[in-house]
Amino acid sequence: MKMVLTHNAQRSSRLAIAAACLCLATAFQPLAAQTTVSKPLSQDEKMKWFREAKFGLFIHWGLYAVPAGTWKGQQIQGIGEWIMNRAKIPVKEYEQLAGQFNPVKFNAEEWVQMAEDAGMKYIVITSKHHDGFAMYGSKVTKYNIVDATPFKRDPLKELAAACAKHNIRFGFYYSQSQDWHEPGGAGNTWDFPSDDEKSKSGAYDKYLREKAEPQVKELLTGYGPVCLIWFDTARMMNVNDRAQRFLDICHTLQPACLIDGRLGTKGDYRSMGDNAIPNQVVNEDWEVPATLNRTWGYKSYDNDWKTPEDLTFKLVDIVSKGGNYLLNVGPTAEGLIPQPSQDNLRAVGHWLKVNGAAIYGAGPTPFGEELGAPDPAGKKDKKGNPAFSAKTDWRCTTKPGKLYIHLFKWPSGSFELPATKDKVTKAYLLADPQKQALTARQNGQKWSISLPAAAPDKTDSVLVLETK
Ligand code: FHN
Repeated sequence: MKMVLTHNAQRSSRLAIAAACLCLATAFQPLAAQTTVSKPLSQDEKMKWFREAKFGLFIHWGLYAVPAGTWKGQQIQGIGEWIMNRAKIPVKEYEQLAGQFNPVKFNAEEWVQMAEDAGMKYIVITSKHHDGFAMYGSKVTKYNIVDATPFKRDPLKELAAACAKHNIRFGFYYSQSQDWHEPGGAGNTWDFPSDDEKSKSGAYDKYLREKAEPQVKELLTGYGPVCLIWFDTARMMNVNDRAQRFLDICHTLQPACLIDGRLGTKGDYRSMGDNAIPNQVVNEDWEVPATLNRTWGYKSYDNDWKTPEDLTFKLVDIVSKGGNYLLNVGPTAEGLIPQPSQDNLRAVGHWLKVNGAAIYGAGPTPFGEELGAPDPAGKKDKKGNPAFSAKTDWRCTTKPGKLYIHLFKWPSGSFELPATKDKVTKAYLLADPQKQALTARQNGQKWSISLPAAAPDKTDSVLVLETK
């Protein structure tokens, strides 16, 4: 199976622009209405949905779901989608997985329904991961799910349609730099020369111009409004205009499409490290990509699932520091999202059904002392940074005129709010449909709110303080 290039960059760019105009004007009415604009969007307008959404579903799905962490009888260490690299599988052997990939149980409606049940507002799926295999019907290369597998369907088309139906935003992960399938792509040094040589010889730019850039154009023209493109591992992108070329493509074809923080040039928001939640409030737009177990792509024997309580805490913790949580599932080669992933996400959704007002569109805490503090003895963490000793009793998210106090540990008798210039005008529990007023006593700049004996939620009970 050889890569077949059918478009040259210029022609595809003209086609893409024409197609994009058509798509933006016609597809997916509710979202398109927000994407089709006559004047350029301001940065605040662009970021509006992202700031409101707070919680998204990441999906790592590709050929690596077939070996599912095991190659030639050996369990391969590390994250599942890296199996080709970790086991140094030659391109010719890895390509054979395409013939075995037939996810007949895939059902876009069920996946999107699960995201909706979990309270997630956007979906980002791997259109091409580092292994180079396109999970959509690409015309740029035959190495794609429609042309190279018995499945022959384009699951990303089906997901785009299901998302539009459910009013969930849809975005793509695209590995722009690493492509272990192509002689010029970064990362594969077991079949091909070093990345440095690829860059010097021009092979890397040839790969960018003849595969990565045209594929990004396809994604931005064939799937309706794309809420964001999630580029990843910006190796060698900061040379000449490489990253800028991707930026230009995105800005030209879908000006409203956000760019994550891993393209290699400034995107629309900051991407934190994998599973890396900052200790303190970060006053810019940001997102944490995170796993439910220890892998992104499916591994049959990774059962180290985070509990719903932990996931709920992490969601609240992130929102209270100003960020978004992009939480990953790794579907199987049959096309199923592992049941524990579904169950744990739905449990978070159950909590959000009652407490969503304290998450969607909410801003960070005005306090900070509840988050914890650097270790007083000056201890260092594994990376040599000052160790942080996190507190987990409560968190605070905010909206104009409202403080949402998330109580992970139910205090006995009353909650003591740290000093604030705000005046508390009303206090009640978010889970209480009657919004029955709780007594709030002022002592200088401090407030004490009387609580009932039992917590309304065993994970996180939200106390609402209306303020002036
Ligand atoms: O190498 C990838 C990895 O496979 C996965 O896609 C994560 C998700 O954030 N990003 C890279 C490592 O940071």
